Amino acid sequence: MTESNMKKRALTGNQAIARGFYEAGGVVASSYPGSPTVEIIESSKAYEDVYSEFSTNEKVALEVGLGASFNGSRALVAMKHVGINIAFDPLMTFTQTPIAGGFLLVTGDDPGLASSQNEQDNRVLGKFANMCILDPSDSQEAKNYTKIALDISEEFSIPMMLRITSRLCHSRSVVTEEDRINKKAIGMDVKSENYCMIPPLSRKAQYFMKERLERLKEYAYDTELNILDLKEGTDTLIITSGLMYNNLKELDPPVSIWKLGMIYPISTKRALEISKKFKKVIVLEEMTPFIENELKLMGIKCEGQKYFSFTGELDVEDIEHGLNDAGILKNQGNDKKGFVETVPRFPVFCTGCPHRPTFDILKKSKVKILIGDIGCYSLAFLPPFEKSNSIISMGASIGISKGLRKAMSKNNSKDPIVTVIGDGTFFHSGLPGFVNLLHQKKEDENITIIILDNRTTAMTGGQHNGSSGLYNKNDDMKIGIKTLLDTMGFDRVKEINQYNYKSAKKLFEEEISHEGLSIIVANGPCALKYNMEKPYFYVDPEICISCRSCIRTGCPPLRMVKYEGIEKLKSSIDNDMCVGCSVCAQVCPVNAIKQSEKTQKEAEKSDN
Ligand SMILES: Cc1ncc(C[n+]2csc(CCOP(=O)(O)OP(=O)(O)O)c2C)c(N)n1
Ligand code: SF4
Ligand code: SF4
Ligand code: SF4
Repeated sequence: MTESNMKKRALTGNQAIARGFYEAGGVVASSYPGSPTVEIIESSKAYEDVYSEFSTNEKVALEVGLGASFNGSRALVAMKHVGINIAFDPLMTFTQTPIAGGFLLVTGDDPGLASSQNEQDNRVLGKFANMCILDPSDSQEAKNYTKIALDISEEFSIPMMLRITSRLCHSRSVVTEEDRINKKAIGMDVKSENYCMIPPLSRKAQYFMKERLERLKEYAYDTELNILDLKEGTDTLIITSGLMYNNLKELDPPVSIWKLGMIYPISTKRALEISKKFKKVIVLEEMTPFIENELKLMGIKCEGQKYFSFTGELDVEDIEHGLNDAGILKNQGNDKKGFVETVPRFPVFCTGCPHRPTFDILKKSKVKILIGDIGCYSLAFLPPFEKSNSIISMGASIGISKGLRKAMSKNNSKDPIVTVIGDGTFFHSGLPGFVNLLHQKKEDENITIIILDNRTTAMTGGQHNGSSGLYNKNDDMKIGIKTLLDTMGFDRVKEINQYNYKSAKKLFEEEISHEGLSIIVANGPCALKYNMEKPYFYVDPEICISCRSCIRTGCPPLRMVKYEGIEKLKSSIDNDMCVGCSVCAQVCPVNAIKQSEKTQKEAEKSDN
């Protein structure tokens, strides 16, 4: 490598992984959007030699990667931690097969649940799936480990897991870029039975996996991925990995450190050799005591979880506290430094969001049971709407509604159930639930499903999905949800633009009171993704009766203000923010909210 083809850049962990895959001669990168790994595929788009896609869901993304690997081409599949649950079925079988093209599964774990419905530790799943797991501590390592992982995958015929956490995904550090290596794919070996996992081949595969793990343990003995940092005059060893290593280094404690880059499998021989030199062994890791338990299984006396929280991120101060409790640091870190108190604020729908009219109508309706799902519309659980009784996992709302309905019917309850699901979630994993609804359907079982078809997967940043092409001409996915459901045999599917508040309200009421299954496709597009910009609205304070009906929609430009010469507070709209969706005007009982003739931008232009 010459200096001229090496370039230093500050990259996020996600960008570094995309870069590493490119440099490693990677060919197919697939994913399903979800924080914190979205940016890996978005960054991969910059590399023409790499085919990249956001697939319909994580299982499909994984299968796309498997196909590429079967061809002998290098494949990367990235997903948020819960995505692995969706992809686990093909993964658990693929992991029994030999590998042709290097295969890397990137899991973005989310300690602290910054943007997730749970806090699962996928190191546990990686071990369960018989994978080898690497844990980088900064962007340079994220890039290097991506490349090394693909090499190990091919050498040991094993699917690899790169386990990263939200903070590493999104924080930047300097990375040295190198050239791409070119790897020629051998093509799919059609004579081989390797990928036909039925007995007796799958039985044989159990021995193959066991032997593979043994060989990897030998590799782990002296791999350069694990670094022993010895300090003179200490009888304490801290074993750690990933981001925790850098946090620990900031404290510079009087201990030796064994930093693991390869966290599974760990060489028993090496771990015993190292740990026996120390009186005290402490394991520093976020979430579950994964490494700690591995060491305990080897018979190594160590402690870890008892000093650090089992949940959330561990920052430098948290580690300082833990090491204080362990007697390693003296009288430090009793208080969280630099802690600034902030006013808690709930997240709300964006200005002009198409979900707002739907939930305003539902809040005012008599519906008692609302089964929610995962997407921007999950925010309806929070003020001002507080209208959701269940949010479990993507697509779960449909099966839950059916089970709930059947159970309520056995209890002779006829209370209507309303269910909401977004278009992204519909295509991701909602569809099988819809097929199941057609089975043993009874005419008097009232469920109203509202599909919030905003033509994008909005919550994760507006990626495309099956129906995006209906609104965006450049997209090749143009599946009409209503046509699909009609064709499947649903006999009561209606469509509405929910920005037409009065018509939507009437339709919702009709369908909710209908005894039986009805489906409404509410097709207002996402205001943020599709850049809604219509002439803004304003309030005539002389007409406003201060009823706050508009304010209760929670649209950010609306507030109550004091107008000169008027005693009572009246509503007002910040016209810099208003995108002209008209919902507030439609809920005003006295027509006090009017539309201007121009958008704010046009108004500013003509003023100049
Ligand atoms: C299994 C899984 N994969 C990915 C995610 C990340 N995620 C959260 S919401 C969401 C998109 C929902 O899209 P949609 O249903 O269309 O609702 P919108 O956000 O557009 O309102 C995704 C992909 C997740 N929570 N679970
Ligand atoms: S991103 Fe789109 S769907 Fe999500 S809250 Fe904003 S406008 Fe609504
Ligand atoms: S018209 Fe009203 S509800 Fe719509 S964006 Fe403007 S302020 Fe918000
Ligand atoms: S809904 Fe109409 S009357 Fe009520 S506060 Fe808003 S502008 Fe005033």
